[in-house]
Amino acid sequence: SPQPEDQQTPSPKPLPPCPESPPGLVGRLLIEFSSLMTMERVQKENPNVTNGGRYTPPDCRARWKVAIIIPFRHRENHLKYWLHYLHPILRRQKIDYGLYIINQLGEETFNRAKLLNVGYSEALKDSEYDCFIFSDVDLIPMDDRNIYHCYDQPRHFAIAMDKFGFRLPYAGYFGGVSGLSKKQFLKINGFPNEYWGWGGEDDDIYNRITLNGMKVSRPDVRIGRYRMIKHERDKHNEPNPQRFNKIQNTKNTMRKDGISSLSYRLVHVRRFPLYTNISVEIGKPP
Ligand code: UDH
Ligand code: NGS
Repeated sequence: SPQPEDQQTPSPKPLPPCPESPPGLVGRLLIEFSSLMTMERVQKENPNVTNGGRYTPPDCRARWKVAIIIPFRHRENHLKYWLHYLHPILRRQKIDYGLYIINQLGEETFNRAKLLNVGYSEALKDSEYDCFIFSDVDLIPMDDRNIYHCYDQPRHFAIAMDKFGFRLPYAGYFGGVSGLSKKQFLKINGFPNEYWGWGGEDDDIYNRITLNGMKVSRPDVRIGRYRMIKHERDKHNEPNPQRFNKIQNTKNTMRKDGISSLSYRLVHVRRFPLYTNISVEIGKPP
């Protein structure tokens, strides 16, 4: 029979795997951006997110360890809404995650894909992530059945955005919110570093995926719905006139331009209650 000591220190029960469709999901959500949002309010709503924006389901073992990466500059107001809506959704989805805001310092031309590569590298310094979700700061899912983890093939989440009439704008669209396992990401040598300014980098990523023998996985169109927070065009992110030429050349550029050639200067890492801010200098167009 068990000794008294054994009864005082029972070994913790191993957690069951998290369910495919967590029972706490609610389905379609009401998303709006007219109410005033403050960081204090969002922090109060999410007391169980731990410092730096980390969360682990308390009652089950998640299949993926997910780093969520947001490219960022001067979008503080959008970030508050993103945190307000997404932390509770991710919690209901039973995702084991960390949230990384990758902030481009200075006022040189914005470079979304390079920031995403930085996010991949920096998140891996923190923890052994095996899944990476890349989200614009202004995109909020309208249905919590659109589950933020990785899949057998690279995943495109934002397939039915309000601004496109809740449809894909074209078959090869891979913008907005996407997710790749570590293995899928490395297979395509990460993302291009050489798209400065707006446009084309998501099409280049799509090309990398198909050129490497993978295909994009997507949710049902009734579930992959998104609202985008309306805003004016950002400064220093003008449409890149080279983008049409560049996306014709992915096959020739992807082996040399990618995670293998990434270089940047890390300036600071700051842990906030609901996210980790990684501020970097990534240079400027040649
Ligand atoms: N981003 C920033 N700061 C910037 C530029 C981009 O944080 O200055 C990030 C942010 O996460 C954004 C993402 O990069 O969601 C993609 O930015 P984008 O400018 O490529 O895409 P978006 O669709 O805007 O947000 C396109 C111009 C819309 C002009 C509409 C005028 N009515
Ligand atoms: C394509 C862009 C993509 C962009 C998509 C949607 O034309 O980068 O439009 O743009 N590709 C090129 O320019 C080569 S949107 O309507 O969101 O402004 O994501």
